[in-house]
Parts: sequence; structure tokens; C-alpha cells
Amino acid sequence: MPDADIILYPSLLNESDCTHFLTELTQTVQWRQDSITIYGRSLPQPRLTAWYGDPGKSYTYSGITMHPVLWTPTLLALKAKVDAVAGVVFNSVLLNLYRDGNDSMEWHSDDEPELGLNPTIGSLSLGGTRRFLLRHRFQKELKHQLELTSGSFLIMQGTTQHYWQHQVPKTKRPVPPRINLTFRVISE
Ligand SMILES: O=C(O)CCC(=O)C(=O)O
Ligand SMILES: [Mn+2]
Repeated sequence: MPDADIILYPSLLNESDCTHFLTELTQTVQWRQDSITIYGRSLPQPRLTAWYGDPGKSYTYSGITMHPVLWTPTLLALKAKVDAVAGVVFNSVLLNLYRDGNDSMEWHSDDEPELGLNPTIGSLSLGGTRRFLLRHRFQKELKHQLELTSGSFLIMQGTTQHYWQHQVPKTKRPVPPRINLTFRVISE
């Protein structure tokens, strides 16, 4: 993929770890459903979200500012694992819970100013497999898709967010719940 730097580890976590973390995070994370304003209309986001991290590492996207809940031991254990693989000390994580195929995430880039230039995003998936689509922002014919299976870990780094957008589309196939954790570095 031109203008991108993407690495996929198909199975960072084994199946029993995935089952364990999926159950625990589903039950213990402080999930919320924020509303976003699209064309002047306020609509609930089609998924549940949560923002955890170091104190003071707030994050604003689509007009929503999220203040971090402090790390739990479970999230710190997952962070230690992904830090080591990505070679980055992440200081925050956005969690998304896709309850079924009707939950989704729209086209976007992770390019908020607080992520800095050329951010490294570490994306860990648990539960149902979902399709992850990528499209080039300026060369419309350039497209790519990945299946993010349970236990997979996707790193997007370098210029990826400048040139590419990504999404998790809705699906009519029956899919089990999925949690995705995108670890990030919020700069001061
Ligand atoms: O659920 C995913 O795989 C993608 C999540 C994502 O793009 C994000 O949180 O910014
Ligand atoms: Mn994203």
C-alpha cells in the first residue's frame, strides 16, 4: 500500500486469552454511548465506547471530548503486551464495543491534533471477526481490506493517517460481539 506503513499480527493473543479478555472487558469497562451531531442532527453512535489512559490525556473527536478513566490492571497488562510489540509506550486507549453487525465505524483517519504528526496506532481486536476497509484519500482507486480476527493486532504508523481513511462497515451476516482497543499516544 503506497503512502502507508501497516503491520498486521494475525494472532497476538491466543484463543483462551481472547475469550477471557472479551468477557472481562465487556463486563468491567465503563461503556458509554455518546451522540454525535451529523448535519445538525444528534444521533447515538452505532457502538459503545470508552476512553482509558494516563491522567490528563483527554481526546476530542467528532465534537466529543472524552476524559480518561484510569488504567485498570487488565488494560495495563494488555498495554504492556502491545507496547512491547509496537515499540511504543502508549498512554491511552479508545475501546469500541460492536454489539452486533449493526454497529460500525464510519470512514475517518486518526488525525486529531493531539495525536501529533505521523501517529502510531495499535489496534487489538477481540471477539467476532469484522472487515476493516482502507481507502486512499487522494487516489480513489486505491483500496484495501483486512479481516480483523480475534487476537489480531494491527499497527498503523508513519504517514498512513495522512493518506488513508479506514472504516468498519455494518454487516448483515450474524457476527458475535467484538471489542477493539486502539492504543494511542496523546501528546501534551
Ligand atoms: O474497530 C476497529 O477496528 C477500528 C477502530 C478505529 O478505527 C478507531 O477507534 O479509531
Ligand atoms: Mn480509527
